[in-house]
Amino acid sequence: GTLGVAVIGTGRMGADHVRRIDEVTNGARVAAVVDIDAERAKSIADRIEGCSAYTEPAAAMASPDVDALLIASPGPAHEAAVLQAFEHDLPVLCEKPLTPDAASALRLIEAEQRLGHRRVQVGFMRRYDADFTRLKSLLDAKEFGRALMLHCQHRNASTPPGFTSQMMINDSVVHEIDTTRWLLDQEITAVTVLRPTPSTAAPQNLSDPQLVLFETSGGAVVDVEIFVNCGFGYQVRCEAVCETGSARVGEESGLLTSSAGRWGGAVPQDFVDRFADAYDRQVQRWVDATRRGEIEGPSCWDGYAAAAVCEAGVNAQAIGRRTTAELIERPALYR
Ligand code: ISE
Repeated sequence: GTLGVAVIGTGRMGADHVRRIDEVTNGARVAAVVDIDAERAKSIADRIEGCSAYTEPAAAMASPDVDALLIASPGPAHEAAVLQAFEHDLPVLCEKPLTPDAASALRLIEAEQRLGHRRVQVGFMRRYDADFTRLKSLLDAKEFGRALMLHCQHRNASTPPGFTSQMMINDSVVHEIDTTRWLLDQEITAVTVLRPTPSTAAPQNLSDPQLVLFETSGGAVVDVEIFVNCGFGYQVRCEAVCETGSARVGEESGLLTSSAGRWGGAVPQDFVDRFADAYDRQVQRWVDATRRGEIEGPSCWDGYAAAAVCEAGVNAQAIGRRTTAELIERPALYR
């Protein structure tokens, strides 16, 4: 039957997922919304037939209408919600980051192993983006030989209040960490962070932009420009330089106009817009797999590996030196 989904957290991403499940996704409905802000939860629930509002994730999980969870609360709230989901043995799509540090991600890996089967997909949506998927196929097929380097750019128009340098790693570069691990099928073994003189447009105390370097287990090198107050829009690009060719994604490819002696196009303003198709596909695939009783996509292991590399990245950023990333051995459940 139709999958009853509880959406936990109704901020920017959560509200967008509620709209998506309500209007776009097949085979699922929003059965519940949860937010610490009761008013906000209720105003969203009131717009959807048969949708209940709660302030506690546990209350939604106890409802017989709820078959699965989409967790879109802030990162620090994920661990408790996922552990509760395991108690109810409910399938989860958890927004990135899985958790904000390696120790908490490790606790989830251990709890999922005790459960004995995978229950969590982590919301690394770029794996569902049409262009990134093509790049992945090209690299898997070794069309241009082995990948030697990735050059990545990740730009946001601006940051919300309270956005910190550490969040540039934990919330933003975490995407390139997952993209690198996924595209290259390798682990990241060391991180270095360089910080140019900040842009005058950067909020106080935010060292923006930064250049983040990864070294990988297969000897590849990856550079990431992270610039979260570039002012002009949202850009995510990645070029893979291989032995006999290169391949790039994220170039502006939409509508190009020529007029008044100039040519150009539009830059999307944020991720909800730029990755709309990827989010749609990610949620649809999660719903389809869940209804078949399966779980696929990035796992708690991927969430843990990303968290461990983030931790190394935040350290490298603080001390201004190369920092190695250590992972536990990959448990059988995630092989
Ligand atoms: C945000 O949380 C995201 O996930 C976006 O994709 C990223 O571009 C942004 O920098 C993050 O804050």
